[in-house]
This record gives sequence, C-alpha cells and structure tokens, in this order.
Amino acid sequence: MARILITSAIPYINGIKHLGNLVGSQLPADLYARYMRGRGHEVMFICATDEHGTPAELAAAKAGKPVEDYCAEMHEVQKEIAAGFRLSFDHFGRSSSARNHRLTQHFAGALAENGFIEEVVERQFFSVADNRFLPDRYIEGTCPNCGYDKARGDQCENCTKQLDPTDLIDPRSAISGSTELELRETKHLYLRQRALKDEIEAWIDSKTDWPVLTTSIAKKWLHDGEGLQDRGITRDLKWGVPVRKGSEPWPGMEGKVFYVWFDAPIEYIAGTAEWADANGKADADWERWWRTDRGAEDVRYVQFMGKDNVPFHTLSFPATIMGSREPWKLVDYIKSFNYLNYDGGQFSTSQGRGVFMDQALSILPADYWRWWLLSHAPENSDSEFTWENFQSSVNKDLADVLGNLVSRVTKFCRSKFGETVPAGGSPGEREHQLVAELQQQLAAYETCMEAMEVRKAAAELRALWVAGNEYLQSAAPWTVVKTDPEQAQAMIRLALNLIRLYAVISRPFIPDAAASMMASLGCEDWSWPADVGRALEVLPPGHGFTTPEVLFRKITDEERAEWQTRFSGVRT
Ligand code: MET
Repeated sequence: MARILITSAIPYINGIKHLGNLVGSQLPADLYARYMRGRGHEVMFICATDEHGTPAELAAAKAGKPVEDYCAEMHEVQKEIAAGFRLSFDHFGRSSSARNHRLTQHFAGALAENGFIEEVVERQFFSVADNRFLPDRYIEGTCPNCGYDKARGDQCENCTKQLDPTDLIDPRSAISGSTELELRETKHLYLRQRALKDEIEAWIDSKTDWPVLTTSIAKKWLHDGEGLQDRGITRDLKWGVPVRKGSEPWPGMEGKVFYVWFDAPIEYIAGTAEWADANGKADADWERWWRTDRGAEDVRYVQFMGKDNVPFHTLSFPATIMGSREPWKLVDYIKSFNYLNYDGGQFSTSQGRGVFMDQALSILPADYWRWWLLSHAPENSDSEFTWENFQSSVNKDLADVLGNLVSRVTKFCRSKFGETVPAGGSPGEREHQLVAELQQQLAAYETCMEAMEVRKAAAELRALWVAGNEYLQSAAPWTVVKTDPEQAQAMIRLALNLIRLYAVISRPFIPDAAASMMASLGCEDWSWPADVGRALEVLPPGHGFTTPEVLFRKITDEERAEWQTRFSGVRT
C-alpha cells in the first residue's frame, strides 16, 4: 500500500468558481484521490480557500463587509458547493488559518536565516487621505495608451495594456478617489530565486515523467528573457499574514503582510495541519505527510492545477521549500490543465460568463457534470463546453449505455426470476470471452488512471460499459429464457455482478450513481476487482436486490435550449 498526498490548487475566496476552474484542479484531483482510495492506498487529499490579497479585500469592500467576515462566509459557501460536487477532500482549509500564519512566518524566517531574502527599498504610491500605500489595483487613472479614464494600476481594461501605476495619467485612489498621492519609500522583501536557480533547474530536469505542459511552462520562466527573477513576497496591505521572521518581529516590516502567492501554497502544508487539529490528531500525524525526516520519504505527492498556476508551483514554492534547508516534502508530480472554453467564448468570472458551480448543481446532479467535465478535460489542448455536446454525452454515455444496462438487467430479473440473484446454469464460452475482454480493458483503464490521463481513462471506462452492453445484446437472455431458462439465469447472474463491478470502477467519476447502484444490489463490497472472473461472483445466488430508480435521466432538447439561453448572458 502506497501513501499518496494530493493537493488541488486552492480557489480564491472571492466569488463562486465556474466549471472551467473546477475541471482544471479540484475535480481531476478528486478523481485521482477516489481512485487511489479505491485501490486501497492511503490518501491525504487537501484543498482550501485562498483568502488573502487585493481581490479578497476589494470583494469584501464591494459586499460592504469586514474582510474577515466576508472570507468566513465565502469559505462556507465554497465548502458547501464542493460537497455538492462530491469533492472528497480530507480537509478543506483556509489560508487565513492560524496554522498558515505560523508556517508562512516560519518559512520566511528560515529563508532569511539562509540568506535567501533580500530587503529592497522601493517607491510606491501612498494615499494621504486613505493613510496607506496603494497596491496596483487600488490606483486608477487615465491610460497613457488609449486615454480610457478608468484604467487600473496593473492593466487598462479597455485596451488591455499592462501598466505600472506610475504610467497612469492623473492617478487617484480607487478607495477614496483622492488624487493626493505621494511616491514614498517603502521596504519590501524579495525571495532570491536567482540564487536557487541551478538547484531548481536540476530538480525540474530530474522530473522526466512530468506532462509537457508543466515542464514547458517551467522552462520558459527559467530561460525566457532575463531568466528566473527574484520575487517580491511582501505587500503594503492590511489583510494577510503579518510579516514576521518566524516568531520574531521583522524590523522595518511592521504593518506589512506577505504576498498572497507566498502564503497560498504553504497552505497545502498548513491545511494538513488543520486536518490534524480538526480530527484530534497529533502533529506527528500530519508531519508524516510532509516531513521527510518524520516519515514522508515514502509519500508520493501529486499536485493538480490550471496552467496559469504552474510557475508558482514549479519555481516559487519549490524555492521556498528548498531555501528553508529543512526536510519538507517537494512535489513528485504536477498534473496541469489547459483552459475550458464556454460555448464559443471564454468562461469569465469578472464578466459572469459561463456556468458557475452553484448554477450547475441547481439544474442537474453532480455526476452529470463530473462525467462531462472529466471526459472532456482540457489536457492536451484547450477544450470547449457546448450544450449540444453536454446533452449528447449525458444521454448517450450515462443514460443509454450505463443507465440502460442497469435498468434492463434488474427489471428483467425481477419480472422473470424475482429480486434475487438467480442460481441456475453456469457460464459458457461467451461469458469466458467477456471476462477476458473486461480483464484487458480494466488493465487499460487502470493504466490511464495511474497516469492521470483523465480523458483516456473516461474513454476506457466507457468502453467497459459498452462491452457489457454488447455482451447482453448478443447473449439476449430475454430470448434465451424461452428455451433455456437455466442459461438465462447464468447470464443475468453475471450481469447483476457486472453492475456491482461497474459501481466499483465508476465510482471515481460518478460517485452518487455508483452508490445507488451498490445500494440497489444490497452490497457493500467496494473492493477493487483484481480478478474480473472472481469479481463477477461476489453476489451469490439467492442474494436479494431492489430494482433501482432511473439512474440517469436524459436531457431534452427543450431543456438544452432553455439552459443555453439562460446561461448565454451575464450572471447578475
Ligand atoms: N488561488 C489561486 C488560483 O485560483 C491558486 C493558488 S494555489 C496555491 O489561481
């Protein structure tokens, strides 16, 4: 049995995520976690909300709430929606937790001690009226490029030009509108990534099995332009982890916080510590996942994220860990994703375009979405959600192929032999052939799941369902029963067992349907089928079952058209 640590990129606290966010990190991470648990491995699956930074402050201000309250509320909202999608986190933490404060300060202290932190004095806009330094997004003014008068300090929304706050004409505070801005000196901490470059590069070069997407992004940041740069890790904000050197104050850094991207990945570790706290465990229980001097040397650590997150996970976070010169676990494998587009355009949180997680669950259960999203995951290129494709995939794969098999077999059995596994007959040539075929297909499915080839795994799983259907089609127990009822019983006994096997192997994709299949069969044996032949004998003759409700319903053309219209506009 292996020990597998799995983290999903932690979603920003502000707002509810859209399906593109979900399929790029949390959902495939959940698939992998469920599969590995199903195979009997010990899994620790951690996610959290990413609560610091300017967007959180701005969203709280917009909602008219103190930022602490806003984050606490949004954390609960996100947690509930994650549960609705059946994301099986061992813990869903908060980057604002006391654990993360302490660990972040600890890492900063260790980095400073080892000479990997540089203190740099910069000039930055200070708003006299607001009595604070203003980060980029808090400054507005006229764009020097297009003349748009609401350009932000980091970018002009109108012409998309990237800006520095000092580029703006007539800059003003986005908080108060005050134009009384002064360029004042302020001190910031920089993580000396350049000093760690060779070490980071050698480590990345050793990861020969990583997806091309992951490695190519890392290499680009290492080599493009001037190469890997040192990174500012502090901000003049109020909301965040206060800058301290371990448990000591940091002279000259009073009133400042760490940059959100410095503390966010540390939350993977802190989240595991939060898990221990929440479950009455000792420190040793979370440290065995993270400290290679305390048992984590045999842990396999896999991260899931969208491609925009890759630089932080291949360079900055490893730099933090390596530079601490402490025995923390480094990631073993980074599974990254391209983007999911929406119906001819892009999902957009700022414009409210696309389907958001709460909306999705309000129209259909989680499994429908999980199946479509995972079977169309944007792995090797961007992919696109269209309502036609969604409808056809649900109706064909889930309703016609899997759902129909379950309902045909159980209903036929009920009407001919009653609601118990029939005892007659014995498997013949056709059944042996099916077992051999399934055994091969199962191996292919497992290979894809181990390799995190999500789309291929979905295709293999579907092929396993199709094989069962084809068997039934050609065996035709409904015809055979008229001439050889014993033989028909053997076929149906096998088919009922096939439903159980499907429940077990489909569970990572469609956990609710798997659970109801298993419940109808009155069975709790979730053991992974090592030997298909034996797995198809788990339900013995005489075992009772109940005929299930419809497993998956079809999406009608009217519904599809209605949803398409409903979600075409902007979320209000
Ligand atoms: N909150 C970030 C995002 O959504 C991910 C942080 S992972 C440590 O892009």
